[in-house]
Amino acid sequence: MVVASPNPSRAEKPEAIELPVINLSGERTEVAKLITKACEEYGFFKVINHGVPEETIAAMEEEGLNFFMMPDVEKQRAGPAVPYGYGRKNIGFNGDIGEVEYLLLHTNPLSIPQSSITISGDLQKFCSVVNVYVRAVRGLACDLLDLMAEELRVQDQSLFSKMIRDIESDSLFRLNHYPPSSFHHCTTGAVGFGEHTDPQILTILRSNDVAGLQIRVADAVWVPVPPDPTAFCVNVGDVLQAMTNGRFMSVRHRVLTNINNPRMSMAYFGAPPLQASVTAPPELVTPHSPLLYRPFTWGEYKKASYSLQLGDSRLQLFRK
Ligand code: GA4
Repeated sequence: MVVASPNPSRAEKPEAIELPVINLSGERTEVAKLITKACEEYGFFKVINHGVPEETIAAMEEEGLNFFMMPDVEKQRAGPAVPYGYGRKNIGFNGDIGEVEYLLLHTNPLSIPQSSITISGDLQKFCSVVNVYVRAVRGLACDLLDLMAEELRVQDQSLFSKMIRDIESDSLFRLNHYPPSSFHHCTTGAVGFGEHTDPQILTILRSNDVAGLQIRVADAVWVPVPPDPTAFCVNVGDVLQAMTNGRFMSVRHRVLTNINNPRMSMAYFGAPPLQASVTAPPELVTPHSPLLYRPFTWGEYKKASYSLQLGDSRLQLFRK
């Protein structure tokens, strides 16, 4: 819930948002209802009792931190981030910049730059930790997508999940490290990752205990989402907005750097195969809610995304 500030001078600085917290060990139909409601109202929610083992998360966090702690020259060996690898400050291909360094990997098959032999000291261990983590969060994403399809009464209940289960799924895994902004002589947080929506189907995000994520609420205010190391934060991507014929919202978000502490986040972006066709199933198209977006392939959408800037509205281009 957004708590409106009674003090107008603080109007620009709304209190933090409490995203819906969904306990996945609850009763299935109830859980499916809550998830669907959260996707319609917020586009974001948190999950607890998610079944991803703590040791899988801890191992991935440790590998991530070790990677970012390596000397620059070693990290640079895993770069450039085009198409996959280590990147710093540059985001995408059109001049977007943020106070962030990152490792961007394809998950099918796992693409670790060959040149990065020194990743975290032991490339094989790094790969195996990433593989175990990605398999676990992909499983979580599929479970959530099946619950959504069930509640939306979509006939093919694996319609969404089968896209990211596909061996040719174009899913990505990203480790982000946001150095503290005091480092850059700022008094407020700098923009770590500028505002955008995620283009894919579903994002499963995990961060350390350092704040920075903000979401755009009611297309008007930026609201901080406090970090929660007990949960995964899940958000709807553009493709799921299109496939639910606009019922679910792919919401703008951004990350500001923290003044004192480094933030590290790990994001799994579940995506369809490049040639997969993206359109809403007939069950979600009615005379009252006619088809909102023309059918497109994920490849087409991805190409459009990369030809635009981070903050541009991509889905608009596909409106009917
Ligand atoms: C946002 C979500 C993911 O981090 C990402 C980003 C990608 C990139 O960093 O290369 C994009 C951005 C993201 C959206 C629009 C395009 C593509 C940068 C950019 C300007 C990996 C993704 O898939 O889309």
